[in-house]
Amino acid sequence: MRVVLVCLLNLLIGSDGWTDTKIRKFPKQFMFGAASAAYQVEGAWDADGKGESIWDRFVHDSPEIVVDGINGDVASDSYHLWRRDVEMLRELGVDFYRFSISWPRVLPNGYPTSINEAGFAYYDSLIEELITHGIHPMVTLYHFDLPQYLQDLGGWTNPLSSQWFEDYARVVFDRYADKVKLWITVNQPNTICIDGYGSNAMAPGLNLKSKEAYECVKNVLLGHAKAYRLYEKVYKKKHDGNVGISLALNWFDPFDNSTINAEAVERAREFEIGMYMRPIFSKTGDFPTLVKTTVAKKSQEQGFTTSKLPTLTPEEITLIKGSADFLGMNHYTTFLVKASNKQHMTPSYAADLHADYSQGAQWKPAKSPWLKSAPYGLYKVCIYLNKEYDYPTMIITEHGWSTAAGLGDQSRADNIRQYLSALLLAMEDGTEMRGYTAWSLMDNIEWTAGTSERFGLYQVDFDSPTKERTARLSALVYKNIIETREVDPQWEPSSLNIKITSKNVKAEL
Ligand code: PNW
Repeated sequence: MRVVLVCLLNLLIGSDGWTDTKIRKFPKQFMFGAASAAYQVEGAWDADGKGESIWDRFVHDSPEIVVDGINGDVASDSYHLWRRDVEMLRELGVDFYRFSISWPRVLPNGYPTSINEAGFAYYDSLIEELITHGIHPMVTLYHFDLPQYLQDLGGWTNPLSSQWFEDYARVVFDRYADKVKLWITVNQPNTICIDGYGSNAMAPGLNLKSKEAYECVKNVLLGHAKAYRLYEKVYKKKHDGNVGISLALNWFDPFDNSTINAEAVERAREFEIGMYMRPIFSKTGDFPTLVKTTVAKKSQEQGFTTSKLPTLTPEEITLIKGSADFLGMNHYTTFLVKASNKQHMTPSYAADLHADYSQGAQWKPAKSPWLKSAPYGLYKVCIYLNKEYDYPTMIITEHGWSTAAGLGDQSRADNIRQYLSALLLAMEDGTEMRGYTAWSLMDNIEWTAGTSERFGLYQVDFDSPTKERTARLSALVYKNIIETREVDPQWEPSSLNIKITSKNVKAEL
């Protein structure tokens, strides 16, 4: 009798206890893509008239900062291997390729007064090759590599920086508006500003603890908005493209249900998400009230006469508010938040935020120390954004997983499947998600982690002069998801051979 009951139960709920057997499909118009960024893949750091970027300067001045000593000087050599890169995208069967343009490659000193035709020729070829093969280019204008010339003028802390960015954007829009219909202005302002100016984790690595990181946030948001308004005014009617911004949108849950940690998670959400979301995507615009009051209070305690957080004028609020056709979501992981027990002696972003992060002890770890798998967090951040920001139109512009070198990346294949399953549930519950981008198409320079953390669907052999690329297991799993438009946790490829298969459905943008 017991055996029969157990069998019956297994039949009903499956032996793993999973009751939900509904097959969910990605809608026909849903787009799949893969991503990279200029500094991380291109190499050719000083070729053909390219100007120096803040990342070139950062790693050349302090080589010890890169874990394994492999920097972006050569990287994955995509500057020369773009034909093979597009071939890989065709093997995967993606609808679009997200890549970034290196500002100093096309405008060596940052200004449109000197345009480097040879640098543009590289992007001309790449874009042409993509379009020939029916793959939409999704261009990021800024992915962390500011021209060093502009950094010497203060970089993103200079109030003129938003104008520099608009001027750069105009040159690129003029050149590619007829071919590129998907644009990302900037990638992860929090990384640019908090990690680049407020710490030494990312270039320019200035570790400034006064107002600079917040000034940077304001200028990056203004630069984004000016580029958006420019496109809206000059190009939109004729070319009908869409312009968005990519924000780091990880999920933050309270460590436990104490009141003090409920307050801490609220701070984390407003400092890490709201600081960038509210100005652009809320009805009122401006920085979040909680961030304004918290930073003002801390600033006073620390002896500043005014808040470290700059104010946005009514004109600036209006300029920034609504300046996106879609929200680019970069989602990797979830953090559990506690009120900090640290005594922050010097003023800093961390002191203002006053929260400590940890992650679930049971969550599977990736190679990167900050990255653990918690697919439920993707579901929760979607539902949170829907509630706080009234169902924004979104594209996941990055999601990924790091491993050591090796082709048998079962953990990445599982991670993609689990997160895409969570995404399907979020979409079923109303999330307006239009696409998904795997980070990354291939192994690349993971900033100061060098090549010690591999994010690629394709492995890159950094020791070989030809930087040979080979599909990993995850590439085949992703290809199968794109082909079938569903996630089958059981599916396994018969070999690691990957071939170009022609698709019959092409996404309409
Ligand atoms: C992104 N986190 O950065 C960047 O846009 C990419 O250039 C980078 O290679 C990729 O993700 C992997 O790191 C992130 O702590 C850095 O949650 C840190 C986090 C998330 C994204």
